[in-house]
Amino acid sequence: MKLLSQRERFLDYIFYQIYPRSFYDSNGDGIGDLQGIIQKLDHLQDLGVNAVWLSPCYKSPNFDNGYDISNYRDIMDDFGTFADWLVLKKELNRRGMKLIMDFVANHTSTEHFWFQEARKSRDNPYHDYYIWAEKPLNSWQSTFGGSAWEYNEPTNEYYLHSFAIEQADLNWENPKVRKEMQEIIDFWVKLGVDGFRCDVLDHISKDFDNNKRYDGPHLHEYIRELFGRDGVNRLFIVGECQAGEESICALCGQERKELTTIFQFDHVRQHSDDKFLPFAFDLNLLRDTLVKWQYFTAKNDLLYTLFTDNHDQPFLLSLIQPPENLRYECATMLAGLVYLLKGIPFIYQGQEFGSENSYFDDIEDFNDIETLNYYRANQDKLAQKSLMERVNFGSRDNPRRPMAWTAHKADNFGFSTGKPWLAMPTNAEKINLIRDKNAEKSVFRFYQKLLSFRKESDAIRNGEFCDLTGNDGAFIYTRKQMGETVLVVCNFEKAQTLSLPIQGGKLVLCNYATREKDAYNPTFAPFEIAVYRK
Ligand code: TEU
Ligand code: CA
Repeated sequence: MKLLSQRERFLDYIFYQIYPRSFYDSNGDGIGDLQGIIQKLDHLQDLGVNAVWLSPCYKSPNFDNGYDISNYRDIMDDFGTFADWLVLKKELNRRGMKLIMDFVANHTSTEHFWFQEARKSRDNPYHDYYIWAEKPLNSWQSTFGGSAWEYNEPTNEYYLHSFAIEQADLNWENPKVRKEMQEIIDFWVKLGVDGFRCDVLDHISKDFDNNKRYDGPHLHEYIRELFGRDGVNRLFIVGECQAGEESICALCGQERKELTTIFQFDHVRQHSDDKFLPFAFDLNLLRDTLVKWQYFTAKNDLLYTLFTDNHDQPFLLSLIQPPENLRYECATMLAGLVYLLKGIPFIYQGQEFGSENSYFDDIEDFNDIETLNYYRANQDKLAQKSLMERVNFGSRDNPRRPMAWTAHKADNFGFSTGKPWLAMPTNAEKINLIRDKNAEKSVFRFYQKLLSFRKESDAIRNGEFCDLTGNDGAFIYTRKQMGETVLVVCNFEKAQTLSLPIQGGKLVLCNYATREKDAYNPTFAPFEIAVYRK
């Protein structure tokens, strides 16, 4: 049997991102938990994924829903116990599924022991675990609004928080901090995790002299120190970084012993500086950006991540806003378009059955700190209706609404027997897993076919990408490996005639039943995808 290289092994991974708070509640307290994940692993197996990215499940006061960690080595009370985590890990192993944990390196919760000590006095041994100044060093703003510097009375100084006030930035220039973070990585590696998703990893090195909040002069040194070590550098390490062409090579080059790959957001973040400002998503721009990165990562022998959604983005399907009668077609065309490219797929909970954004009139139905801060900052500037339109459009609560497993409103659509921690999606009666699976046109069943095709096609996993798009409103590409050629034809919103650049392939996947009877019809319907292999 051919021994797969580490990279070929990584290209076999198909990840499912779980936001534990909203996945499934097993004990009726209205909050998703680890036992709930265990009870739903058959769903993941049924879908065809073989790896899980678990958003933070560590002890946290939840100002930023777990991305504010108060103990990196124990499980958040809401989610259950450490014993539950061990059972989850065992159950994943039994299914041959990999597990990567979310590693939040840039900041801790202000309730972390280190910060509780650090804030007491300037000569406390933990004081230099964080970034302090007599007065704000600069005009940096928190990503969640307001100054990034917060006053601390006991030491009469300010500390830096790139995100929430309750998320204090760690001082990575302090070797003790770097040692602590290495020990946290080693703790989870010893428990058998297969890798990490590293939260805002590029922020761990800052450059105050040049006013740079991330990508500072020591970034690569810190990353190599953390992940270049034996026993760690064989793991799957994906960094969340705002990296351009140059820094991606420096971060992910095979010889660099830094990261396996990164999450790059160019293709999905078409919004202006104000992410809450509604805009029309441009599928041609999505295509052009993906084409650019397919060629760039191929040329530089880099691994790429394939995703449309996560816990921070409104659902892409809702940004595209297909007509109601074309929801299935748009969701499936989008899935085929993205997940047949070269890279490692990441599927976010709910997208596998066409989940979409919600609409609430009352700000009380929102929880996300970024959303609530935006609401408060604009309450006196914008009319309530227009402000709520923006909040609904851009809120991170959209993908965080508890998952709708069934069509029964009475039991919170199968998420919990208790009151859900966050209001269920407003469209849950119409968009839920059971209803989709029983529908004649099922997004879930399309994902099943798509992932199973991906697994059996060497051209899709490892093959060369070539863009053959001849006109806007479509995306046509091939994937080639040895004697196998796969042609992917995606049409966007307008029906049109597309000339197939390759004839004679066998139709292996499509989202219009009519295509099965007339495989080579050059007229493509709205949001139609057809995949051929020869
Ligand atoms: O997100 C960092 C990040 O880039 C996002 O804050 C993004 O800028 C914002 O969500 C867009 O609206 C990571 C985590 O994914 C996010 O959930 C955390 O809130 C954040 O870091 C702080 O840990
Ligand atoms: Ca629970």
